[in-house]
Amino acid sequence: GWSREAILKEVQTKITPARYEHILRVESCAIALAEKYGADKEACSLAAILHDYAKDVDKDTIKRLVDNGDLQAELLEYGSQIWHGPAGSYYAEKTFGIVDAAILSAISQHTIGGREMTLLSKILFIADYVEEGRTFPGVEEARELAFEDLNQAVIYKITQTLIHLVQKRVKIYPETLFVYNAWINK
Ligand code: DGI
Ligand code: FE
Ligand code: FE
Ligand code: FE
Repeated sequence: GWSREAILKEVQTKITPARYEHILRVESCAIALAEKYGADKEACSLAAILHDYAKDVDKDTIKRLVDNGDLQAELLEYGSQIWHGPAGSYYAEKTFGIVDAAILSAISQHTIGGREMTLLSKILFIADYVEEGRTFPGVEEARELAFEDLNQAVIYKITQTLIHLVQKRVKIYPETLFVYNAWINK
């Protein structure tokens, strides 16, 4: 299999230097959350260093994956912000040989969350949101929540992100709304 160092070397060729620094901060945060909540630290590390691997994949490449039946066609209507999670999960399996379903679904769900999420998926979702480089208004509250109550942190990210998207008047991916509905009643 691939070592952490070999994965990082390959990831570095596909993403910008700023994003590379981001994935390392997500990894640190995910490991801290794994210690707090008793998750598998190695799995958190792998999911974190691969989560944005497909961030800069172009639309033609995504179209080919859709044509091959590896990704849903609906993703094409929403741009890389939405497809890089599912595409990242695809490459985690195909390129890096990861078969752990929890790691693959955590990568796939990291942008919009999921109606059902494993502990690993919640940790990656929140580590991506509160890593030390994030500076948006409300990040301090999100960081505190992350280490107090992981489920409340998930609800906080889902609601704040949706508010932010509506304020920017961007299209909401339908699954984003299903995820919101599932969590708001939990
Ligand atoms: O990849 P990162 O920048 O580290 O973080 P991310 O994968 O969480 O963020 C990707 C962006 O996707 C974020 O700015 C919010 C945006 N996003 C989340 N849900 C939706 C969305 N964008 C649209 N258009 N629709 C959504 O439903
Ligand atoms: Fe991302
Ligand atoms: Fe990220
Ligand atoms: Fe801080």
